Amino acid sequence: MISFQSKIKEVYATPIGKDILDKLFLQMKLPEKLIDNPMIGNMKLSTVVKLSRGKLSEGFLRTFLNLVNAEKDVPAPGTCEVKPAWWKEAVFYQIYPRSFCDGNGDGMGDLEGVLSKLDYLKSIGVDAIWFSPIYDSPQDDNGYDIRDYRTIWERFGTMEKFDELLDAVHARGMRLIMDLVINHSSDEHEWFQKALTDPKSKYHDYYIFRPATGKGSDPGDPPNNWKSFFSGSAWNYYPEINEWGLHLFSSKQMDLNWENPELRADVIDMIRWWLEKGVDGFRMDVINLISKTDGLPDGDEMIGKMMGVRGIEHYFYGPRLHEYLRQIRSEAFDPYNAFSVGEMPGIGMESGKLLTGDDRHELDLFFNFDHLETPGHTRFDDYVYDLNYLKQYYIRWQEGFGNHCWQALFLENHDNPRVVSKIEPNPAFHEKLAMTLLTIQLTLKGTPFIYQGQEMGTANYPFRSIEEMDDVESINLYNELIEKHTPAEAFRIVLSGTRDHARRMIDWDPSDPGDSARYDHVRNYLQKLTTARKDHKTLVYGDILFTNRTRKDLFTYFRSDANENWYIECNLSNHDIRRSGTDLNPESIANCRVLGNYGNVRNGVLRAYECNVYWLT
Ligand code: ISL
Repeated sequence: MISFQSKIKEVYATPIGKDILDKLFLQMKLPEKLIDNPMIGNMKLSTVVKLSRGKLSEGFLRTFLNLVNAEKDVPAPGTCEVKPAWWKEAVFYQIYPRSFCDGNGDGMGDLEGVLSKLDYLKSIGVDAIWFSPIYDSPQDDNGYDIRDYRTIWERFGTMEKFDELLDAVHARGMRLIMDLVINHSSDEHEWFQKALTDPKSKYHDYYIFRPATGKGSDPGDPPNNWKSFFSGSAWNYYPEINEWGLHLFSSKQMDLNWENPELRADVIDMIRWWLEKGVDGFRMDVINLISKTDGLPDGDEMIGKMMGVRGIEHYFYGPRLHEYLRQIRSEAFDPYNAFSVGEMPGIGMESGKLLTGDDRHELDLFFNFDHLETPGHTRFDDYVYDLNYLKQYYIRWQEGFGNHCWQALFLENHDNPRVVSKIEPNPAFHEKLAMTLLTIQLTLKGTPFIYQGQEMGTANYPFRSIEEMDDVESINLYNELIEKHTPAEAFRIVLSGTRDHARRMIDWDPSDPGDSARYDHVRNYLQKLTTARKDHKTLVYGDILFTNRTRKDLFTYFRSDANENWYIECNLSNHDIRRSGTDLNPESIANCRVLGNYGNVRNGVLRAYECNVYWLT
């Protein structure tokens, strides 16, 4: 048991303690090594509180201790052999259906459009497709608010079209995974509607309601101080039943009550229904949020500030999370051999091991987001991302995650701006940069997830006003910001981080010759990368050895096994850098180069964002 009297190094020896301290250190830009300093490691928590002079409250520490002590398990040592699996070898491609490809000419993407692009996806080496939600939905959050889990949204197509698509995917030897949004449903889902019209029905307990405490027509204060991820309180008041309902996301995305066994059984039934159809697995939306602390206590202000949303410590790693995941796994996934990747904001490496270790029977993979912004920044900051941080992040995870676990490698999705724009303000470099990033994604140890448009080096869209934006998160944030900022300032903040950058319709046939050339170059390059990865399992399962670990702007590593040895070198900057004396001399290995984003290798120098992949043996 960790208590106020425990030392920092004892806390760091627990999985949750380590994850939280690592996060704190990262945010404060302090090196992890600090724990090894006896002065720091031997300091008692009670002393830390005293030294903080009121900055760390006792409430903060109590919440922290509860989280640390609630986890009784420790991850198994990761020194075992990696177990092969199709999803470790696969290249995944995420489709955001509304903006991928328009098959019926109504200006919005649809299933017909996807069908027309399957041969293309196959040709660039995609093995598995992840579909963002295509279910019936009022589209308050572009489909992440589901009205009916067993129907396709009419603008995307019909269930017959879906079945045809699934067959067509399988016929090409590819796989399809669906988005599973089960932390919440739309308020237009029939369960929620029944909960409101008949509060005595069993569906009332499918959601998280709390009675209003006010008098007369005044509902009083919401049941706790939690904030929604999309601005404002996390509670809606429903006068018809005089109760508050919880929503961690938009006010139309109502959190489901996972405490209720009947709800769980219904969700599991629905999952099996899709698996029965033949889908190959699921990406599980914010799946780490499904279990909430008993009694829904108030969130700590300081943790709220640090993590970006108040209340999160009461649900990002909730008390019954492991139990629920195991139930889904054993009752739905295992009988169908289904694959799962959990989206898990806030989860660190050690808790990630407990959620995805192959000895744990919970999930196969998870998305961690710590690499998407450099320390001290949030998505809505206007700043230039330093790739040296990405290098250090990957070294840490690739060396620390262990062989029971497997990393999901992604740089973009539908919730983030385009990665080339984040890193490089000058579009002239985007083509080379896009190729280097794909090289990193496809040659590190893990499963690459490519987001639609990434294979063309797509950049952010130059939105001119808030009216051009569509996303509920951006619009809510803008409305919150204009209370304190001028409209121009508010727009500028939203522009930096808006999810709409990634949600613009893909332009399949660019009229601009520059765009068109970039599309071809990046795509052809990706096609060669995926081919190399398929032909050489060393690039999937081989050991990884990083060199030049502390050299700025140079990212180099070997992938090797008993049979093959590969060397990858990337320049992370937009200027020439010199190889150092210890690097492989490309002159001697130039004829081993399998891939690179410049026509030839140059001795001694790597040009802006140059990358090369060498097969040495
Ligand atoms: O909390 C975050 C980062 O720490 C967010 O980026 C969080 O991961 C994200 O908002 C959750 O995203 C998912 O669930 C949302 C939906 O709007 C997103 O599109 C989806 O990817 C609610 O369903």
